[in-house]
Amino acid sequence: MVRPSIVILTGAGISAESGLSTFRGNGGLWEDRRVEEVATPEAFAADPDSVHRFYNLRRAQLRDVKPNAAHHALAELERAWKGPFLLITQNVDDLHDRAGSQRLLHMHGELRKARCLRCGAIHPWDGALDQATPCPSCHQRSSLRPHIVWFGEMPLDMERIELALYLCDLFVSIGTSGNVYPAAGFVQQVGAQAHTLELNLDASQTTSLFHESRRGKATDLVPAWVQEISG
Ligand code: BV8
Repeated sequence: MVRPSIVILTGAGISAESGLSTFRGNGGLWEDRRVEEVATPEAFAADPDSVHRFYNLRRAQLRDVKPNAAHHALAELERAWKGPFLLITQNVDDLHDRAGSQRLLHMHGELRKARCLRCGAIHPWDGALDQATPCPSCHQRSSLRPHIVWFGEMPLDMERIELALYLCDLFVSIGTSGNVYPAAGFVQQVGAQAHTLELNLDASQTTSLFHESRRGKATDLVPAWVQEISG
């Protein structure tokens, strides 16, 4: 028997109970500026140190948080699932990675990586990033940026994502408000065979597009759903 194919999308809500604030929870503000204005190539070009500071703070915060029961439940499901499985996250934190998820795509990039604008090299990066730090590969200064997809930039691995969405039998969206595209449009890109399920604390912008939507905290809903589907 061929096991159904599962595609899961997560957003900031799955990391909320680990202590990482969501985007729109605190009004989506940082230093009284809208995140959408800080997380852009224009903001980085205009004031790179300010944008580096935004990401240095969030990268440092990763040392104080750990995966929660929802992250662990998804990693367990991946290990046990016999069919095709893909976890797509909008999150730039490393909590899914630390929970053990393998078939994982960070479509908006990763806090713990830096990219060189000159040579394109992508480096693991745990400390602070600034304009003075030379690229470890080409040694160019003022060429490193966070390996993050900013607003107005193309998310990563979109072709692989779109194929997985088209082929999947089950699409589950967890902890996202459905504000940010193209991720918010994924529920409309699945094939006719797919069942769609939303697990979220509040109604999202796209709740009405799902066959089924459950309200609650990720650490309650996700382990219960994994238990249900693994049976
Ligand atoms: C692109 C990295 C095209 C940065 C991020 C109109 C005007 C202007 C622009 C646009 C527009 N329409 C579409 C766009 C494009 C834009 C966009 O969607 N803007 C929005 C604001 C309208 N999108 C883009 O720019 C994207 N690129 O379109 O490119 C293109 C085409 C050709 C060529 C080039 C380009 C790129 C978007 C990526 C931006 N980068 N992240 C960083 O992290 O600093 S997005 C950012 O928002 C994060 O990744 C975050 O994950 C993501 C989405 O937010 P959510 O995850 O949903 O978080 P949120 O706080 O909103 O919601 C949390 C939810 O969790 C809530 O619903 C809450 O109820 C729930 N929750 C809370 N606690 C819990 C919980 N659920 C369960 N349990 C809990 N305990």
